[in-house]
Amino acid sequence: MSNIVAIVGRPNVGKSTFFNRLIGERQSIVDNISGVTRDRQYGASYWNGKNFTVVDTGGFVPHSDDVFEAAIREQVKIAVDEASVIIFLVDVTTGITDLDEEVANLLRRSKKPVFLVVNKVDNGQRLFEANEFWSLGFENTLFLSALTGSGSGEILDAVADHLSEDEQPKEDSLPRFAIVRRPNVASLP
Ligand SMILES: Nc1nc2c(ncn2[C@@H]2O[C@H](COP(=O)(O)OP(=O)(O)OP(=O)(O)O)[C@@H](O)[C@H]2O)c(=O)[nH]1
Ligand SMILES: [Mg+2]
Repeated sequence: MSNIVAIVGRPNVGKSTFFNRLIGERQSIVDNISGVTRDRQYGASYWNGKNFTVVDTGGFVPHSDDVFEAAIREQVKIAVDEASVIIFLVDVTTGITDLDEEVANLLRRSKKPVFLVVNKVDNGQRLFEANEFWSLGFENTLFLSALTGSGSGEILDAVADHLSEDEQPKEDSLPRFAIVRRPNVASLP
């Protein structure tokens, strides 16, 4: 019953920026767990009554195109195996790259819901340009500026539709605080 949302995509498309935004919504009660391997990050998030774990994938190996592509492929495979929903992030400023095509081919075979999210759509001109990504053939194609947060609500609404309800009421999972204040001794007569 665990809700896992994995963010995959080639380097520099903004995966970590979006990840930080997703877990930053509730930063005070976020519990970051170290990844199973060094190149994966896990964080907790919450939307529309649903708690979920967000996975930020890495896979960047400098100075070796082959190893680098293999590492991304590996990350995508792990994400497809363990995630309930996959967010495939791409970058409008570069357009569709060969590596995007390769990731797309891997994800098309997945039975899990995949959302193609075109990032860095910071303005109207980029929104216009972002339409080229429809050609990758993903029914669920959405637009985002991870920098400003524009589009993130729509993406979360769509993603949350594929997640299961909490088993426990939300209140039970929140930490309880008591605000205790010491009298200001110095100001007493
Ligand atoms: N203009 C713009 N820049 C963005 C946006 N999102 C991310 N960036 C920038 O893109 C660069 C890469 O962002 P990251 O979040 O590190 O990308 P990544 O996909 O995690 O990269 P790797 O960890 O190397 O795979 C940074 O300079 C970000 O500030 C956005 O919505 N708009
Ligand atoms: Mg990153």
